[in-house]
Parts: sequence; structure tokens; C-alpha cells
Amino acid sequence: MSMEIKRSVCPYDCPDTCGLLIEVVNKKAVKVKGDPEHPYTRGTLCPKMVHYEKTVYSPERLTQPLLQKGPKGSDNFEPITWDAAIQIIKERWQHIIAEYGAEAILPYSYAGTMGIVQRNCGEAFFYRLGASCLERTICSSSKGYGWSAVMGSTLVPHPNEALDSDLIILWGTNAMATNIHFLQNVRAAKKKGAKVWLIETYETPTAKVSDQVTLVKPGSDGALALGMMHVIVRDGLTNEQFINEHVQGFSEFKKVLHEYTPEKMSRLTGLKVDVIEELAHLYAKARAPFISLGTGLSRYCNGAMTVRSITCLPALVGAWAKPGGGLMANISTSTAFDTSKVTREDLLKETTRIINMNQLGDALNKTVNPPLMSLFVYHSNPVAVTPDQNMVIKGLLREDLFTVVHERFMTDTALYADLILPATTSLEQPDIYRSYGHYCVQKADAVIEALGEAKSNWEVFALLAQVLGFDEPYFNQTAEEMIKQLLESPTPWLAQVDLEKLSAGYPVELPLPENYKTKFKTPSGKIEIYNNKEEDLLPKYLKPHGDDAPYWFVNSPSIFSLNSSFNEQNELVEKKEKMYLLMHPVDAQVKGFSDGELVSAFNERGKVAFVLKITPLVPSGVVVSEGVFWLRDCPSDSSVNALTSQRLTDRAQGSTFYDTKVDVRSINNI
Ligand SMILES: Nc1nc2c(c(=O)[nH]1)N[C@H]1C(S)=C(S)[C@@H](COP(=O)(O)OP(=O)(O)OC[C@H]3O[C@@H](n4cnc5c(=O)[nH]c(N)nc54)[C@H](O)[C@@H]3O)O[C@H]1N2
Ligand SMILES: Nc1nc2c(c(=O)[nH]1)N[C@H]1C(S)=C(S)[C@@H](COP(=O)(O)OP(=O)(O)OC[C@H]3O[C@@H](n4cnc5c(=O)[nH]c(N)nc54)[C@H](O)[C@@H]3O)O[C@H]1N2
Ligand code: SF4
Ligand SMILES: [Mo]
Repeated sequence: MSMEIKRSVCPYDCPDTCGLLIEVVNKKAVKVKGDPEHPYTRGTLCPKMVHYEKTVYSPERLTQPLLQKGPKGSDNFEPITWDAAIQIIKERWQHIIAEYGAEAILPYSYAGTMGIVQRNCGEAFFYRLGASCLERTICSSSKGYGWSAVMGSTLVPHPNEALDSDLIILWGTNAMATNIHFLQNVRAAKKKGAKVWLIETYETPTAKVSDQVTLVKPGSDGALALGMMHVIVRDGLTNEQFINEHVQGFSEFKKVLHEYTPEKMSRLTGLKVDVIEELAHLYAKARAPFISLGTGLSRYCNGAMTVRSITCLPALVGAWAKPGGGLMANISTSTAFDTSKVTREDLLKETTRIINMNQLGDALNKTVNPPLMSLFVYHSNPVAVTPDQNMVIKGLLREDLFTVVHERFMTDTALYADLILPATTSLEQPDIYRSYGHYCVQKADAVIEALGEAKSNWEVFALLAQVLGFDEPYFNQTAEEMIKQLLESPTPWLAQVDLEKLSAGYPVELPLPENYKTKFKTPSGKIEIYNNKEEDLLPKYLKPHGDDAPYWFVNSPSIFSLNSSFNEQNELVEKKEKMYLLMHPVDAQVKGFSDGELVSAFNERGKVAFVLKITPLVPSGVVVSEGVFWLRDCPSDSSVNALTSQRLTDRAQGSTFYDTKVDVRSINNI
């Protein structure tokens, strides 16, 4: 018997990007643990990953290419060889290109794996092909935009900064599900006396670690931030010295803030005037206030402006200059690697059309020129995760559309494929990882062999490039060689780490310059509350869009799944119990609903069945569903995104998942 412990990295789209220790016995991964030597993981994993081996060796893994023999969606797949599969793609694409041009082909991918090489290599291939480009803004583009409008490319505080804070605001982040290692810092700060304030739309599991919970009306956080800043200015609680030295446009902003009285903001947010005043005072008087900013509040039609407004708060009180103070948005480590070596935009000969991933439904159904005739989906599950599910499915049902899905499992999307290609898991492929929640980077070799005939993203694009006659050396190398290139000519930031240690598979931390928190990387070198590149020169209140329906529909993350991933582990699906719709007792009473009954949430786009859970954890006027289920586990033939819309955010073309309203009725009345 051979037994080894190998290092790896969690590949999922999670800010924690954990270091893993994999116990490999006789070439099989038998146990997965958190790496105690990883400075952020510190030896613990979330409930989803403690049994990653159950995902890797799931009996449901796809291990052979499969061809649909019946009508679309009929699940009449038959195994074929890789050679045959690649030939089919080649022939279909050559016909499509001859008739409509390569722009009739669209890649669709997001974040099944976050490794730099496997995640991004498809872009090089599709640039070379001349396919339509996918605008990948489903997650947090508006949040990034709002932050940058004020802070430029200033480095986001290290998560350990929070250890020295005396007031941590968890603003629209369900950290108990989505950022559990940051919660370790929150708990440590609490032990030293810090207060934790959660600003949410309902009492999430994260309320348990919070001293205070404030529930705002969905999409109204901009109003709360503006109201708080009004009070801070009105009551003389600003840090004038910091403002004079580091802030652009405060005097203009002050005039605007005058309008945002707590009374007006109370109406918009649904909060009592006292609460806005208390929060403003507590924030301004804290020794070192620290905000951890989630993404939920940015997924509204006013999302970028909301984030822009909140990002001004630390500037007014000089939080950036205080050890333990600041605001943590998504950490950008994009300059640590020269990702353009992987994505190779230079292979694009002529600019091609751009299709926003949130509007896949329209792109597949509406008249576009050239029409979309082929979709190549890899490491994404659009039927489950993309807004306006009914439109996506309608598009995938088009008999003239040639759909290829490269997947680990028979997902809701794979079921609609003409051709399925089996994908490896992260343990079967090499990669190099950076994080959006901390500053560690880490390389991971494959720790086991590929299961069955599964191939990695890199390998699939190499095969396709070969049959299509792409002769650039790029397509003729291995993923390991690509990783080596990234390490052998490191960026100036990466060059500062111990490259030997990194190459050997250990986590290493990117160094932060001294006083980085007050080195503002904006055109003016100051925090730009006033931004002359923006149409709105100063932050202001914008309304969310909503729909013509009575209840806000918040569809937030579950502790036991990650987007639509992990639904292959039955134990995790069972922990979610049922696909619940959470509703306040008073709303349920008005409707005459009883706990546990089947209800349908509906709006102009679709209807979805849920099991009703009556609970005071959600306020009246809001209904909540946690997690993205696979359709097979849903009470009806639709899941949450049948209700969400293809509308985009005010800036940066982002998704607006939470800017959704529904009505609810008893299932018997459908
Ligand atoms: N367990 C688990 N972990 C995950 C994920 C998962 O699905 N499950 N998803 C991963 C991904 S892809 C991402 S991007 C991150 C996201 O991580 P987060 O940023 O923490 O999560 P979000 O989904 O953006 O939403 C967080 C919270 O926003 C709240 N919210 C919605 N609207 C508003 C509002 O108007 N105001 C306020 N104040 N709050 C609001 C929701 O109730 C929800 O609890 O998490 C990652 N980690
Ligand atoms: N209603 C609602 N919808 C949401 C959200 C929400 O909060 N509410 N969150 C949104 C957010 S923040 C995001 S980021 C998106 C995420 O959307 P996606 O990136 O599509 O995320 P997943 O649902 O995790 O699907 C990833 C798929 O990739 C597959 N996969 C994993 N590794 C590999 C690999 O190496 N190669 C290949 N070929 N396949 C692989 C997995 O099996 C899985 O089916 O969802 C969004 N959708
Ligand atoms: S999903 Fe997040 S918390 Fe869980 S192991 Fe992966 S990186 Fe860590
Ligand atoms: Mo995301």
C-alpha cells in the first residue's frame, strides 16, 4: 500500500481559496483536509469540501463523451469516442462558419474552476476561432466598478486587518456561507471586544455571530450610506485632517449630502431614523471601523452606485489611516499573474461581437445577426445559474442550435446538449490559483489520474485546436508548461515571493507595500468622492428596478452548495432539506398559507414551486430562497432563476439577481 499526503487548492468560486491536503492511498484520493500551514485556511474547511472525494469519485461523474440520439433534452445519450466527438464538433463548426461566419459560435463559461490556466484557456481558443465574445459579468462587475469609481486600483485591505477593528460591519455578506475563514477573524476581533453589525435583507445564518442586525429594504443600501454620511457631516464627526489630505471633492459632496436627511432615508430603507443615526455615530466614533462588503447589494439595477456610496464612508472618518480600519471589497490580485499569456487576446484577428452572459436567453431567442448557431459551455451551468431560465431553456431547445457541454456531471445544462464531453475535477488537473478574498497564491499539480476518459479544459481546447489546424505554438503545449511560463517570467509583484516555495506547491503570500492602505491608486492620488470621469460626478441615490409584484425575492447562497455546484453530493442536498421559500408570519397569514405547504412564486418571467417556511427571520414584504438547486431536486420543473431577469446593473453590465419581485400563491390555485 502506498500512502501520500499531497497539497492542492480548492478550485471553487469562493473568496477563501483554501489550501488542501489530500491523502492519496494507492493512487486514490481518500481524504481531504484543510492545510494547517495555509495562513488563511488554518486547517479548516467548509462543510461542502470536507468530503470533496465524494464529488471526485461520485458514481454520477461523466467519464465518456456522450451524443444525444433523441430530441433535445430527452436524455437519450449514447457513449462515443473522443475522436468521434471532436470530429463532430469540427464538422458542425466548419459548416456553421461557412454559412454564417465564426461569430455564430458562442462560448459560455464562468467559474467551475478558478485556476488561472484551466479557467481562462478557452478564451485563447475562441479568440483564435473568431467566435462571439462572452461578457463575463454574472458575478460582481458592478461591485468592482463602484469600488474603483472611488478608490481606483487601490489595494483592498488584508482580511487580517479586521483583527484590530473595534467595529466590524458585515454589509450584505452571508459570511457563514460564503466567507467562513474571514469569520474566524471576526470571532477573534469579537474576543478582543469588537462589535459586529450585520446589514442584511433577512436574518441569515451570519446573524448568529452579529451583535446587531439591521434589515434594510432590498436595494436601498445606497440610501442608508448617504443617510449615515449626512449624519456624520451634520454632527461634526468627520475627520477633517484626513479629508484635507486624502479626499477629492468633499466640499461638493457635503452640499449634496444635505439632501439625504435621515427622515428621507428612513422612508427609502425602511429603517427607523434612530437606527440610521445610531449606526452613523457608532461608525464615526469607532477607533477603527472595518466594513466587509458583500456582493448581494450590488446585484440590483442601482448596484454600482450603491457600492460607490458605501465606499465613501471610510473616507469621511479617515478609517483608512487607522490600523484595523477600512473597507474590504473583492481583493484584486489580478496583477500578480500575467493572465494575458493564457487568454491571448492578440489571437483575435478582428473585433467580434460581444454577448453579455446575463442575456443568454435573449441572445439565443431574439433575431441577432448572425444568429447563434452553436454554444460551447464549459465550467458553467447556465440553465441553473443564468437569469431568465425559461428563455435560456427555450433557446437550448432550438433544434438548429448545436450545443456542446464540457462537464463533470449531468447538469441541467448538460441535459440539453447535443454532445457532452467529460471533464476532470481539480484533483486531476494542474493549475495555479490566486484568490479574491486574501493575498495567497498557490500552485497545484494533479494529485490523481483523470477518471475514465475525462479531460481538462486545457486538453479539450488543445484537441480542438489541432483538428481545426491552429498552428500557433500556444496550442501545442501542456497546462504544466503554461504554468511554468507564468512562474518563469513573474510579474514584478510575484517576483517578490519565494518562487521556489510556490513552485513546490506551498501557499505563499503576496507582499503588501508599507502603508498601502493610504496609497490611493487613483488618477488624482486621492480618494475620489468626486470623480470627473463619471457621468454622475458625485454619488447619489438611485432606485432599484423591482418588478410589478408585491414581494422582493432574495435568492441568496446556501451553506451547503456553491452556486449550482455540490448538488451531486446527496448528503449536502439533504442538509438543505427542501427548497424552501421563507416568508414572514404576517404575510403568510394574510395569504392564508400554512407552514410546509407547496406554494408557487411567480412573476412575468416564470413560476417556481417552493415549500413554504414561515419564519420571523425574514421581514414582511420579502421572501427568501437559499441556494441554486438542480432541477431534479426542485418541487416543479423550474428553479430560482426562472424568476430573475436579464436586466443589467447601472454600470459594468452586471447581473441583477436580487432586483426581483414576485407574488406567491398556493400551488392548488396554479
Ligand atoms: N456556501 C456558498 N459559498 C459561496 C457561494 C455559494 O453559493 N454558497 N457563492 C460564491 C460566489 S460565486 C460568490 S460571488 C460569493 C458571494 O458572497 P457574498 O457576497 O457573501 O454573497 P452574495 O450572494 O453576494 O449575497 C450575500 C447576501 O446579500 C444579501 N442581500 C441581497 N440583497 C441585499 C441588499 O439589498 N442589501 C443588503 N444589505 N444585503 C442584501 C443576501 O440576503 C445575501 O445574504 O460567495 C461564494 N461562496
Ligand atoms: N439566483 C441566483 N443565481 C446565481 C447566483 C445567485 O446568488 N442567485 N449567483 C451567481 C454567481 S455569483 C455566479 S459566480 C454564477 C456562477 O455560475 P457558474 O460558474 O456556472 O457556477 P456553478 O453553478 O458552480 O457551475 C459550474 C459548473 O462547472 C463544472 N466544472 C467544475 N470544474 C470544471 C472544470 O475544470 N472543467 C469543466 N469543463 N467543468 C467544470 C461543475 O461541475 C459545475 O456544473 O452563478 C450566478 N447565479
Ligand atoms: S468552498 Fe471556500 S471555504 Fe470551502 S474549502 Fe473551498 S475555498 Fe474553502
Ligand atoms: Mo460569484
